[in-house]
Amino acid sequence: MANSQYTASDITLLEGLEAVRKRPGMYIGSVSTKGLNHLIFEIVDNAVDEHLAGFCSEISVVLHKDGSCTVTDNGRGVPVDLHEKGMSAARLVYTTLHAGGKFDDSVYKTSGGLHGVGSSAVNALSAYMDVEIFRDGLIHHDRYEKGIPVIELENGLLPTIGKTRQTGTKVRFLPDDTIFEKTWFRADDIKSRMHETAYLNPELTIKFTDERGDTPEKITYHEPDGIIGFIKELNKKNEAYHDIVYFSGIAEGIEVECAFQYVNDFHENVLGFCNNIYNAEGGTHLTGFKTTFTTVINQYARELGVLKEKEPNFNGTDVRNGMTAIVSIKHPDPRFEGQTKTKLDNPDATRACSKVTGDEITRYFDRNLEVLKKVLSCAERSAKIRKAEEKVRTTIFTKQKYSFDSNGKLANCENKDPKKCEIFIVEGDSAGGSAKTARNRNFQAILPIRGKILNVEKASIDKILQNAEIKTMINAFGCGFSEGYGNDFDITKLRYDKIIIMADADVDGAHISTLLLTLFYRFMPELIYEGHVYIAMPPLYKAMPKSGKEEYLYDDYALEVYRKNQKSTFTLQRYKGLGEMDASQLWETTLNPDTRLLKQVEIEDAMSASSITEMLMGSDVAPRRDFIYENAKEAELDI
Ligand code: 28F
Repeated sequence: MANSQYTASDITLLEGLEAVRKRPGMYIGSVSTKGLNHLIFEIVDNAVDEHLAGFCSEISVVLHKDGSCTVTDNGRGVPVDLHEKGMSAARLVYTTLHAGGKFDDSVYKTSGGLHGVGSSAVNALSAYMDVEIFRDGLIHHDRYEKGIPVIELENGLLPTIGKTRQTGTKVRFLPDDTIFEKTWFRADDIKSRMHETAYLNPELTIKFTDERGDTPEKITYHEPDGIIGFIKELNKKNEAYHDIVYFSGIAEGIEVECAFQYVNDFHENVLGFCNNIYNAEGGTHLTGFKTTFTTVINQYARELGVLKEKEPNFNGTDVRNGMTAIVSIKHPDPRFEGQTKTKLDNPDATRACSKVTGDEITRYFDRNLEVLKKVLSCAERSAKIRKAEEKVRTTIFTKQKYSFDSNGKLANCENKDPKKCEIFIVEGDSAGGSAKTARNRNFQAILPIRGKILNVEKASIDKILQNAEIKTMINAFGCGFSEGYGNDFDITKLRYDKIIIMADADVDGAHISTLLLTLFYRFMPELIYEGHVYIAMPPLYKAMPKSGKEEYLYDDYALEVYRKNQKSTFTLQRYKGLGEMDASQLWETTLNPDTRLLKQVEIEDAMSASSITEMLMGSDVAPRRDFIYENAKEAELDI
């Protein structure tokens, strides 16, 4: 602290910072790259709030070579006048720990998936945070190190360092490398989030600059078409059946806007946003939209004779097959639940979305019979295929249910408590063999699969279900699967707490991992949402020094560090495949929960998830390989 004696508010400040720095995961989710990126999103969210309040039209985000980030907006500038606590309001904004760091609720607080912890938490987790506020013709300056103010206030006010005609707020911060394992921002995630934010705020311009390469990368995100542009982007690779439909309205004090378009792709892609934040696990707004949309379509189907009197209704999945939709709401006090706190839980959002959807799509379809007919024909075709699938599925599964155990491929574990068990999907019979020997058979099951399973991105469901490997896997997990035509998935029946993909760190291994990820993402996405899917990270090297014990190195970064710190000479063994390790090494390095490394598979956000799947299963291999190696490098401890 700047002055020697501590006042009561200093103590509160120090205790608050201590809380954040001791348990950063509580405030930003994790200290992985995802948590690191969240620091930027939190600061940007505050600038977006200023846009939502109607005072900011442009936000700039710069990634600097030294690893710091600067976010600037042209809003009003954080207030600097004396607050009743006898110090500048701005100092309070950056040091007071509570949701959002905003005292008034006049502006929608964008509560990110982690409830908008505000700039103060970012401040506490930064080696330094430098703030410049352009307001009242002056540049007001404040600076913090690990959240501690290092500037003397003058009569409670911030010092001014210059004159200006602009208004706005500029924050530069450097993540604290004693908190974050890796402090290198992942530009792609920042860019996709900025692009998403631009779509959701058509009047906003976001300028992104990455200065870390040899030449700076500059991108301007400005999407005046808003979510209509977003739908266009999501559907750019498919053939559309009609023009994009857009509607909006207000109900129960909640602003609702929505756009949708049907394409020739057997996928449902309905994305929910609340206060500009993507809700990966959906929530009540989507429930309201989906149920009402299905009800209205069934009404029209009966009116137009598409459904005969005694025929059952279309179900939600029939109606939404081929639909890409965005439901974006602004809610004054959002509540979230679910594993990653991204599932909207407000019941009023269900009513509001239901009301606006019901009114607006009736108004639209009454005036656009052609589009309505297209939507009805999509629903009709889906229902037909669903019924055909049900026939196929029951035959396959009935037969399969009894023949599964004769399959014998699965070396199951003895323990039957799913919370304690884990299953390794191991590429190749040789590795599968040594894994069966190496494992702890009490709680570790091994399911060896051959190198290449079916490319599930394009294959139809009945083809997929005839693939022995996939059938065995689905049966082993025990929770079924959900494809367009019927949600037979039930996560409560999952037999394992962890599903660990164990493949070689080569292109084939990467290929099998992407195929499995796509299978899970398409047919059992909840496995990923609920955090059950992991990628085993076997060591890449074993270093054997002349003197001292051998050491396993898990990536090139670890090898670099080892080279720097190793005094004596050492020989290095590069592992090409799991099969090269004997059972005890495999146990020690990859199976033993106390010593192994696992990468937990997360769905970052709708765009990257679907484009990742698309990119993974697209025609050119290069981006697929880069993606896997890039993600493999982000290995996290098995927390
Ligand atoms: C680089 C990140 O954080 N921009 C912000 C404002 C503007 C106001 C504000 C922020 C009042 C006291 C709660 C100004 N004038 N960009 C940002 N711009 N916070 S954060 O007010 C904070 C509330 O604390 C602002 C009048 N009302 C609000």
